[in-house]
Amino acid sequence: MTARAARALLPLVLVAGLTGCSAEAPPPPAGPPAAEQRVGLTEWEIVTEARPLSVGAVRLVVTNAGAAPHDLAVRVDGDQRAVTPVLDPGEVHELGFTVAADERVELWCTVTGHHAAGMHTVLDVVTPEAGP
Ligand SMILES: [Cu+2]
Repeated sequence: MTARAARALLPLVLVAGLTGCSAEAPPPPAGPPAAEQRVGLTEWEIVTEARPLSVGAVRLVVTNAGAAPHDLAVRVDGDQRAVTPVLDPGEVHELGFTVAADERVELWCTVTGHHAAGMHTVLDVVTPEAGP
């Protein structure tokens, strides 16, 4: 390849590089830990806020945003800690429970077949940094 040909190709390489970068998905927003979070139930996904739970007493405001009946069960390190009744579309139910630092909170829908269809997710728990 001649030097002239290399110079001619350079802009294409740069454009390709930039396109590659912008095509990558940005990292999810990592907000501060929260004691209260909204959780949405849809077909077939459990939608949570993109931030961890804070340590201690927490509250989940669960909304069935789908078209089918759903519920939400909470399991922490293997122990079921809370569960909503089966909610009709549009129904809201609040769950309260406590979590410790670094616990792994699993959320899933117990309606038959819904876990397998994708209705499960995990929330992390962090210890809030000490204030000044
Ligand atoms: Cu469900």
